[in-house]
Amino acid sequence: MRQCKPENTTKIVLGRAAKATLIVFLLAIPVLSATLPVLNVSADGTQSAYAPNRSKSPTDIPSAPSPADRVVVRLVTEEKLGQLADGVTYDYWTFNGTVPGPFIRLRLNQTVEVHIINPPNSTMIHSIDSHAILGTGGGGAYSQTPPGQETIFQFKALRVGLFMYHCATPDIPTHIANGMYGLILVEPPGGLPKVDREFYIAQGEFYTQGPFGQKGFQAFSFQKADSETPDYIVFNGSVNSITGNRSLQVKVGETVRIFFLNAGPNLDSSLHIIGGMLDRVYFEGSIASPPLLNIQTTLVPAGGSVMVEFTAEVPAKLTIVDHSLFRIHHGALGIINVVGTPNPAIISSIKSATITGNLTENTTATESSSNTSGTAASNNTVLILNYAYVPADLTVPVGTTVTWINQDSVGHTVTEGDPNSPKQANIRIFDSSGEAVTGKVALIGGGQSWNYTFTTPGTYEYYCIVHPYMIGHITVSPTTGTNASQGPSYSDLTNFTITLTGQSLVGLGALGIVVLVAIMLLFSRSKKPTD
Ligand SMILES: [Cu+2]
Repeated sequence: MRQCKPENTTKIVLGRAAKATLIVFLLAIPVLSATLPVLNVSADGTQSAYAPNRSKSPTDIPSAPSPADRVVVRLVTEEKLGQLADGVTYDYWTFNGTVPGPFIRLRLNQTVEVHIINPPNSTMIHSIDSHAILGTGGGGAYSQTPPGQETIFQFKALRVGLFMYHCATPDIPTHIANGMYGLILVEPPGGLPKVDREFYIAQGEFYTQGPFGQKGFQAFSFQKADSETPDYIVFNGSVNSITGNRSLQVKVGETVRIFFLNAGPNLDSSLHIIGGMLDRVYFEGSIASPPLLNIQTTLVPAGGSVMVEFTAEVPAKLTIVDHSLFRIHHGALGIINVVGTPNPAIISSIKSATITGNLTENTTATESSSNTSGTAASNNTVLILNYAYVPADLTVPVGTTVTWINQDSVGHTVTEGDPNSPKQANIRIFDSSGEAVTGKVALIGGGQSWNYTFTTPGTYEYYCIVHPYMIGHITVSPTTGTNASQGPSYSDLTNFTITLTGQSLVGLGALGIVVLVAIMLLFSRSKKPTD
């Protein structure tokens, strides 16, 4: 009896301990798994397409108008299934199979012969109305084309400007809402001034039976279109048509021109480029007028256009939006990647650290970091945030271990080299992907970190293999630096705090839990044989 009691008591204690350890262990599983390396097969989180993409490439623009007096434009009115968003398909109505239709580039006083060709398998009559065309219906009266037929008419381009064209078959707004629109540029006799890059972007709404993002085929909703409540507000016909590997590529110092159409059919657009400046705005597509200078946001009415020009000043990820900003949740977002040599005089990071302790310490920290001229000499952490390295440029003393912490939800790499002429994996100075060893690209998953110790002075460029517009530089100075010789500075301590509260703390916590479980199991086993 005397022996039984302690045995029973021990059993109860063990039972509680086992339950507690089990619960703790179950809770620890997501923490543990979060610290494991993650290999994302689809780095952008995109799923496989269910239908071909119908988005017009923004770079698909004729470089100059034909010098001929008479030009022929052939437009095939194709009704085609396409991908509106990730996993969402839609029956587009198009000119030449894309949204927007082709960019038609003309010169003043040219005579244009327009062919509207409606394939036999079409379900609708189609046609064209262009705001560049003077005459009944902007050509609509001359171009109504039933399935299986072709109509031809001609017009003379009498006004310089940037003009919309769209289908003009009743119900006209329905034809526009299904993707039948594009731009006609009528250049002055001398042509437009040369720029380095030209892009063609059309904003348009789509009205679907299901809400934004609902998977599967989505039919057109006349009711939503009629009440002007779009599910999708997108550039070039689909969500993500100008992001990821479809982003616009520009180099620092290049001049950029964007031909922008707001096809509507219902909403006005407040065109804005986050991180950029609209240096010259040819308001409402009036390229015959002098431009407005240094504009932040320009209003583009439904059925209107604008031509904007700017010079890319620094490497940056510029974001094209309609500044009615909730529309980014409906797809209205595009990316311009500006690559090139950073210019700290224009923009650079001075300090990026967690504020801890009291104000006096913080003031000291501010003073001690103020003489680093934005190069954050004592900082050894780079955040990967919003598809960018923050700071993009970091200077460290030789011997420093730099840690990259990925705060995005998708995976990235830290790969030495120039993305425009990438090195083979086996000669990269550093590469988080491990491609040289495994032949595969492993990503630093969301919440993960990676580090590298720099032992040779120099400037190192690096990028993300799956998002090559992400570019950073590490400059390694030859001296060990004053901070290193004086021991850790305040900002070193701050960085230590950041690191500890990030990955290390999670790892340490998980390790502690494992040790705790092991001790408890050992304890339970050592008790049992005594009975
Ligand atoms: Cu039509």
